[in-house]
Amino acid sequence: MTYQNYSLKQLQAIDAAHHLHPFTDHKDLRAAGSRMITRAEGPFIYDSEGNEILDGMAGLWCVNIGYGRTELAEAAYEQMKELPYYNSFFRCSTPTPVLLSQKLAEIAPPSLGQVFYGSSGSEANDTAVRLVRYFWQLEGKPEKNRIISRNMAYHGSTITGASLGGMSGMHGQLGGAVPNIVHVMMPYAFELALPGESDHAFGLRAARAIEEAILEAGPENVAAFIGEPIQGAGGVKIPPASYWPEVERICRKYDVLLMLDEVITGYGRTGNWFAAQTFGITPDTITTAKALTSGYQPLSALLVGDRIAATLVEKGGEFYHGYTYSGHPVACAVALKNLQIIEKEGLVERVRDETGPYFAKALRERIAPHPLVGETRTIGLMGAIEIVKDKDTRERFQPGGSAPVVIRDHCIANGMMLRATGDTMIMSPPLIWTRDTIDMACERILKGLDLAEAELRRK
Ligand code: PXG
Repeated sequence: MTYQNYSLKQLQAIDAAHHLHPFTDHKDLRAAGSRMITRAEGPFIYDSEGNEILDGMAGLWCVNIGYGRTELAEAAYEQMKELPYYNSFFRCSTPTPVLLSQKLAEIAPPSLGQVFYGSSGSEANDTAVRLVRYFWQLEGKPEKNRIISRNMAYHGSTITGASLGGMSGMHGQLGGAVPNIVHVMMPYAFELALPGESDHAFGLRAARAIEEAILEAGPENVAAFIGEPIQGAGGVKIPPASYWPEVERICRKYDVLLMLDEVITGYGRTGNWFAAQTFGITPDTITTAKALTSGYQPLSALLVGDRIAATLVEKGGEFYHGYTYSGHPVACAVALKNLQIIEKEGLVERVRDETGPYFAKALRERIAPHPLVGETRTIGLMGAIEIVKDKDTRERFQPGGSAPVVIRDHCIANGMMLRATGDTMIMSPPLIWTRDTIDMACERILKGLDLAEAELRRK
C-alpha cells in the first residue's frame, strides 16, 4: 500500500481535511489527530508508530477468528476472479449465497432456515422491520405494527436502526423517529434491581415491562418485540437467566413476534453459534452481521423463521425490498470460509468449555477486587467492568462516563484495546484468545486501572 509514503502527521492532516468519521466529535478528533491502525496479526493490532495493542474488542465486535487469515483473502481473491459481482434480483442467483444459506440453516435454531442478505447490521434490521410489518399486513392485521424495544438498545445507525435503538442522544438528532416504536426498561440489575431483589425476580420484573407495554397498546396493535440477547454497545448488559424465557412466553401469549438482534452475539461469541441457543429460546427473526465474515467483508444475514417465511412465500407476491449487494458473491465466499474455520478450529466449543469459563474467573478473581471496580460480568467471550468511585456504595465518578475514558486511554497506552461506554468498560475479544492471552489482558487492564486510579483520585 502506498500509505507508507506518508508520515503520520500527513495522514492525520488529510484525515482531518476530508474524512467524516462515525460517532465522532470532529472538532475534538481534528485537534488530537486520529490513531492510525496500519496492520494486524492474530490477536494484535499495530499502529503507524509500531505500537502493538492487544485487541480486546475484535475490531468492533467482529473479528472472531483474529487477524491475518490468508484463507479469507484467498477466498475473496478466487471469487473476485471468477465472478466479482452479480445480483440476486430478477430470478438470478449466484452460488456462494446459495451455499451460505444452506450453511446458516444448518447452524441456526431449527425453525430459522431462511436468509435475507444485506451489507450491515443496520440494513438487516431495516429488513427485519419491513418484513415483520409486511407479515402482519399479509395476515390481515395491518394495525398490528407497533414494535417494542428497550432503553439503551443499539440496533444500528440508519433511521430505522436508530429509531429501534434506545439511545436518547441518537433520538435527539433524528428530527423524527420511525413511528410506532416504543421503549421499555432494560434488564440491567447492577443499576435497576431494587434493594434485596434477587436476580431471578429482577429478570421477571424486567420481562413484565414488555407485557405492560403490550397491554397498554393492545396486543392487536403490537407486531413484535426486538432485543439484543445481551445489550452490547449499551454496556454488555447480561440479563438474569429468568429474563429471556419469560420474554418468549409473553410474546407467544399475545402473538407478538420475537426478534433477536444477534449482530454482536452471533457466530460463537456466547459459546454457542447463537445466543438464542445459549438462552434456550426460539425467536421469529435473528439479525446477524459482523462475525459472519469476521469483519473481513461487509455482510449481514437476517435469519427468518418458518412462520414469517411461509406467509411471505405463499401470500406475499413480490416483496419490494432489496439491496444491490444482497447476497454479494465475494462477501458470501468469505463468510463460508470464515464459518469453516470457526468449525475446524472448534472455536465455539472452546469458548463454551474453556476460554469462556477462564475469562469469567480471570475477571472475577483478578479485576473485580480492584478499588475502581463495582462488578465484572461475562458471558462467553463478552465482558463488562463496572467502574465506581466507591466500591461499597457504588457511587460513580462524574456522570457521563469520563472515568472510564481515562481508564481506556491508560489501557491503550499499555497495549490493551477495550471500550468505554457510559460507566462501563466493555470487552469482546477474538474467539482465538487462549488462557495466555486472557492472562496478558488482565495484566494490562490492571496496570491501566492502577494508573487511572492515581489520576482520578488526584483530581
Ligand atoms: N445491532 C447491534 C446489536 C449492533 O451492535 C448493529 C445492529 C448495526 O450494525 P452495523 O453493521 O450497521 O454497524 C450493531 C452495531 C459500539 C458500536 O460502539 C457497536 C456497533 C456499531 C458501532 C459501534 O460498541 N454495533
